[in-house]
Amino acid sequence: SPETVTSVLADGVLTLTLNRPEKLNSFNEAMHLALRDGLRRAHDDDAVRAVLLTGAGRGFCAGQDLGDRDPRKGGPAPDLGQTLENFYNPTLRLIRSLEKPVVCAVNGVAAGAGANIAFACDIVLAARSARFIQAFARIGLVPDAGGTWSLARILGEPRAKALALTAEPLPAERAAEWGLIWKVVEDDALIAEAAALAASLAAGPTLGLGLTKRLIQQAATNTLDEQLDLERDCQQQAGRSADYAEGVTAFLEKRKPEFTGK
Ligand code: T3D
Repeated sequence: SPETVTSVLADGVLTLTLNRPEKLNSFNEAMHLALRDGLRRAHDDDAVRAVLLTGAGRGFCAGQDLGDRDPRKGGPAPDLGQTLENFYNPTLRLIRSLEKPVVCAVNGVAAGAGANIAFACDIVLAARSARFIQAFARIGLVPDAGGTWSLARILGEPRAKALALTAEPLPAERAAEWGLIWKVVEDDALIAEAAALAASLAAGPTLGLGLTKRLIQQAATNTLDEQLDLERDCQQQAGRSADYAEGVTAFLEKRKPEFTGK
């Protein structure tokens, strides 16, 4: 069977492309495992200095493949707690805990868990024609893949509840206005712009960027005192990196730095 996630490493960027376009890249078990393998590689392989996540075809990701949940096929109701525990939650944790930038290029519709996986990424660009749908309410489920967390945190309760309770599509432009994503790009320019961004991040001071990601994520739950302590510790670590020495040297020599990620 064809690869459900294609994985290409070039110039420090690991590009992971969800690849079940005929099903709008909805998740079956194979795609879950393939995405997880890609994200694990991003954790383990020093040659990976940024990740670009996108989808093949006209959609980004339509969430769970509902063909695999057909009640008409009989048998007991599926244990969706187990599927979250075994599949969606590990993926979310791998994205958030990766101390390297994750760029997401939302090339088309992002529904259900597909929308919420996008919102978990570090810098999200969306095609102008893309839309985000908390589709769960249409089928009797609750938002998952971190959606209740990111929507409530980023938007506050009024907008989070309206999106989740109505499952109304949110156009890319409004998602950007509301701060759910970084920016909207014209459809035909999306992949090139996202790839250029990922490449420039991959050429950056990876250790410092990873610590920066950790700091900003921790800020949501830390007190100011805890956060000041964490900034001190992370800056101590960054200050010992080869990239910091290179960055300062390059500044003083009036040239561009050549970071190695260490
Ligand atoms: O189960 C668990 O493990 C719990 C975890 C749940 C996480 C979740 O994500 S639950 C939410 C599941 N997703 C949805 O409910 C979204 C379902 N899809 C849609 O509502 C629509 O497809 C879209 C709004 C995303 C896009 O609409 P449109 O009109 O652009 O495309 P379409 O014609 O509906 O879809 C194109 C094809 O993809 C179509 O197949 P066909 O008829 O051409 O053979 C459609 O059936 C298929 N497709 C789209 N989404 C899914 C899907 N097939 C299976 N599962 C899907 N989620």
